Amino acid sequence: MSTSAPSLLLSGEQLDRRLEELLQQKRFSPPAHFAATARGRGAAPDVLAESDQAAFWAEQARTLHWDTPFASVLDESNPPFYTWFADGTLNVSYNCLDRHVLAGHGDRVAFHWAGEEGEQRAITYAELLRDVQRFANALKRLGVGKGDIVGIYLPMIPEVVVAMLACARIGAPHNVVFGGFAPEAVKDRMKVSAAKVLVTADGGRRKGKTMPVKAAYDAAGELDSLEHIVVVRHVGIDVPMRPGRDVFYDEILAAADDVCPAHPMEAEHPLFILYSSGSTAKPKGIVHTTGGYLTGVSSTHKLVFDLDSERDVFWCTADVGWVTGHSYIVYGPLCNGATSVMFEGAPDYPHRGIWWELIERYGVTVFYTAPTAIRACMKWGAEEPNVHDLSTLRVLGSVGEPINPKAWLWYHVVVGRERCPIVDTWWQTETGQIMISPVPGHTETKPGSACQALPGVVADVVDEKTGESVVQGQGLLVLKRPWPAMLRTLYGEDERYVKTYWSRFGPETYVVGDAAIRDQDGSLWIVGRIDDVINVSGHRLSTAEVESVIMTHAKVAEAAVVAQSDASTGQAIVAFVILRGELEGTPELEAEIREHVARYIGKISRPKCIVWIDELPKTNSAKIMRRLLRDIMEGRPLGDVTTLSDPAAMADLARRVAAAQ
Ligand code: 6R9
Repeated sequence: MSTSAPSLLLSGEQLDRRLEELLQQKRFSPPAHFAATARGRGAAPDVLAESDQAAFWAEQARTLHWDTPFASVLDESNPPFYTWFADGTLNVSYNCLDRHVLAGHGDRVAFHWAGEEGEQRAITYAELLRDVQRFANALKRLGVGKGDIVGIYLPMIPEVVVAMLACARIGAPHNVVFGGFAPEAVKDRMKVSAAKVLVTADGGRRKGKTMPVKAAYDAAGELDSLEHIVVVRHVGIDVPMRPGRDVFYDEILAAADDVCPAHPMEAEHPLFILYSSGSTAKPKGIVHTTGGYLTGVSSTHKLVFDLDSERDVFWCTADVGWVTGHSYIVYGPLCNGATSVMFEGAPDYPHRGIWWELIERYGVTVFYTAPTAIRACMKWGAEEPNVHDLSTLRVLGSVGEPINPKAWLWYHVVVGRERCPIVDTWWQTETGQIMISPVPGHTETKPGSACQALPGVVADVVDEKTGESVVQGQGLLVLKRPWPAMLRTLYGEDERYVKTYWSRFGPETYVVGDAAIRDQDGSLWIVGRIDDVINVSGHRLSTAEVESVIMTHAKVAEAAVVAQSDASTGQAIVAFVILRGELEGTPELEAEIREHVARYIGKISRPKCIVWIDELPKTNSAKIMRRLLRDIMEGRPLGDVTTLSDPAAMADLARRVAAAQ
C-alpha cells in the first residue's frame, strides 16, 4: 500500500473535480522543493547568444572521454552537411561502459530487467562490459569490420543493448528494427542497408503468447548481402538453423575472448542507421554519427531529467527499436552511468497495474513515457496507480505526440501526485536528442506545451510561405542552428536529405515537418505533422507506405489512407479502398486487408477501419484530395470542393463513411 500523502490519492468524482479545477490553472511553477536543488536551476535556456551555441556544445562534448581531443567544433563550410568535433576520436561503448567500470562503478546496476512472466535480472556495468567485449569479438569472428552494417531485430531483452554496444565498439553501424515490425519490413530494411549480419531471437512474447521470430524472418525470403544470422535463445522454441550461416548467440559468446579493446572512432563515423517513415512509401534511413550524437543525448538526458546517476532510477518505457529507446534507454543513460529499468512487456500484462508495481519495486525516480500510454492508463482508472507507492518519482516525461491537457493533468495528479515536474519533450528520429522541453526546476510549465528550445538549440515558428518568424500564432516549426546529434544524411540518399529537410528555406533552416504555435509568452505548442505522416500511439507511419501495401492485395484497385483523431491512440488509420471489378466489400475482406497490412508492415499500421468506395475524390490533375477525406472523417464541413473533378461524389462518400463507422 502507498505511503505517500493519502490526501492526494484521488479517484472517481473527486479526481474529476480536481482535474477540472486544475484545467483552469493553465500554468504550473516548478515545485519549490525541486527548484532549490535542480540541475537546471542556473540554466536560462533562451539566453545563449548565437555565437555561443557551438561553444556550449563543445563544453558538453568535453564531458565525454576523447581518445583524440577535438579542435574543430562545428564545420559549417558545406551546409546542410554539417560536422561536429570532426578531428576528435572516441569510442561510444568505452564512454558508456569502460569509463564507469574504471571509475569504480562496475557493480552499479545498468539495467533492472523485468520479463513478461515476472522474471527479474539485474545487469551491472561490469557484466555488460564483459558481454559487450565478448560479443564484439564474436562479431569480428563472423567477419564484421568497421563500417559493416549489422541488423538487430530483437525483443526488449538485455541482449539488444549488448548487441548495440558491441557494434559501437567495433565501429559497425547498427540498424535496429522495431520488434513489432513484420519480417517483410525487416527484410526490406536489411536489404536497403546491405546488412551483413542480423541479430535476432528464436521468438518473442507478447501478453502471454509466444511467436516465432527467426523462423518468420526466414519465411520472408533470402537476402544476398546477409552472411550470418545470430539467434538469441529467448523463449526456448525450436529454430530452423542453416549450417554455416546461422549461429546461436550464447554459443558464440561462450567461445569468444573476454577482451576486446575499444577502438577510437572518428567523431563523424556513423554509429547507427534508423529507418523512419517519410511522406513517400520508401522509409528514410536516418544516419547518426558518434561524437555529436553522444554529446547530444548524454547532455539532454542529464538536463531534461535532472539526472544524478548516484541517486536516480530512470525508466523510459519506449521500445529500443525507436529513436527514444536508442537515445534514452541505451546511449544517454549508459553514457551518464545511470541505473535504468527495462521492461519486456506491455503495460497491461499480466495486469493493468504492472507499471506502477515496477516503479514501486525498483524505486523509479524518473519516468518517461508517451501520451498514448497515459491515456490508456486513464481509461483503466486511478485505482491502479493509487494502490502503489509512487513516492520515489521526481520527474515525469512525455514524448512522441502532443499531450492533451487532460492527460497531462492526470499524469500530474495521479502519477506525480502533484509533486513532480512534467517534461513534455519534443524531438524526432532526425534530431537524435530532445530539442524542445521544459527544464525541470527552471521552466514554468503549461499542460500541452513543450515550452521552449533547450540551451544550444534555436527553434523558430515561421510563415510557411515567406519563412519569416511568426511572433505569435501558428506556422512551421524550424530549427535554425545545427546541433550535435542532428542526422547527417539519409543513408545512401544525400539528395533526398537536402530536399526533405533543407530545401524550403535554404540549407541553413531545417524544416521539421511539424506545425507549431507560439503563444504570447513565446511558449511553443506542437500542433502535429504537416506531411502525409500519421502518428499512431506515438509511432510515425507513412500514408504512402500503407497505401502501397494495400494496393498489393489482389482484390484492391486503389486505396487512399488518412488519419482520423482517436481518443486513445492520438490518430488512427482509415483506409478508403476501391475494389477490383464487381467485387463487394465485406467484413471478411476488411479483415483480410487489415491482416495483409499487418503482415507486410506490422500490426500498428493496420487500418482501424476500411471505407469501401467506388471513386476517390481527385483534383482535375488527378491528385487524391486527402484533405477532403480527412475532413469527412473528422466530420468537418467540406470547404472548397471546386477543384474536385466530381463534386457530387462527396455526398455519396459521406454516406459510406457514416455506414462504415
Ligand atoms: C522522439 C520521436 C517525431 C514526430 C515529431 C512530432 C511528434 C514527438 C512530440 C511530438 C508533440 C511532443 N512528436 N514528440 N509532438 N509533442 N512532445 O517521437 O521521434 O518517432 O521520429 O517522431 O513525433 O510530430 O515530428 P519520431
